[in-house]
Amino acid sequence: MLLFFWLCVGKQQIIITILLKIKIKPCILWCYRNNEDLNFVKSYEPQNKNITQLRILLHGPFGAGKSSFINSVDSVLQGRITGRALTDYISYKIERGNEGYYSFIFTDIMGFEQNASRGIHIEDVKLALRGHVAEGYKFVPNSPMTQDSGSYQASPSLDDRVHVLVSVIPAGRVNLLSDSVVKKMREASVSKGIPQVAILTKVDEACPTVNNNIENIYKSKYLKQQVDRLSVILGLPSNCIYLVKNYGTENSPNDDINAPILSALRQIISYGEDFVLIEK
Ligand SMILES: Nc1nc2c(ncn2[C@@H]2O[C@H](COP(=O)(O)OP(=O)(O)OP(=O)(O)O)[C@@H](O)[C@H]2O)c(=O)[nH]1
Ligand SMILES: [Mg+2]
Repeated sequence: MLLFFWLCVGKQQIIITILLKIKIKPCILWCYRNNEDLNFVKSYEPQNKNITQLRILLHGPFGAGKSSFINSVDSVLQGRITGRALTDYISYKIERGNEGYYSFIFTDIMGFEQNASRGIHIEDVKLALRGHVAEGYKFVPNSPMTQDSGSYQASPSLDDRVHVLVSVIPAGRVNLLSDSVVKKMREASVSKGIPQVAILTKVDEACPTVNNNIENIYKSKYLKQQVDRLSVILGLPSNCIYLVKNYGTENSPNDDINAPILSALRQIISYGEDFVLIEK
């Protein structure tokens, strides 16, 4: 009752601090944070009227969990496990019940690989970030798109451009990123001042205690080390790196898995919104 009263009168920060101090079960906090994050995400509309939606580009190594993250966001927002095959350079919208779609879209590209014959070319990523790549284009490893390509958009609008770049990396593979992949990731991130966020996926596979109980996600020393390590490698502040377990074999969404996904999504949207506010 007391908790409800305080939440109603808007003393959120104070109540969170008190709950943390008395070591209240994380699931109660998460449930509360989930609602806040969910409301933020659900009500998001870009303030810059030159864009209809925020464009989020995910990239990362093969099998890193990019498509699973998009499906996980879909599952959280639909309230049921969803799954779609995600391929090519196509934007994925998320349905907002009967009211159309949410105001953010995801695009998913193949990752940088040490072996240039497999991964996407850095120039293709730069073109995609600037909005030059048309929907449906199939990237060719080691052969960047040219201006002669039918899929090259010569004059992209702000709507076509990418507003947030998300690097998706499995938590257990941070130490395995090669120098050449890191170099390309850093090069992509400085492109046109686009904000960058990283998501460390597969936290359940990387850490047995988290596998036993997802509530341990922020207590795991190993995962904290991976965040710090990636922060140094990418030159990205550690508060821009999020730990996530994607939905896989679960039958229905639950608060413990939703919380890190929503928290990451909220920040991704906030960084993107900050960026589009100052862009013309
Ligand atoms: N245990 C676990 N498995 C995951 C997680 N995220 C993704 N996976 C699994 O990892 C595999 C690859 O995931 P995808 O989402 O297809 O990865 P991707 O980055 O889209 O892969 P490509 O499109 O091939 O580059 C799938 O079998 C997923 O079920 C996670 O957080 N935990
Ligand atoms: Mg994929």
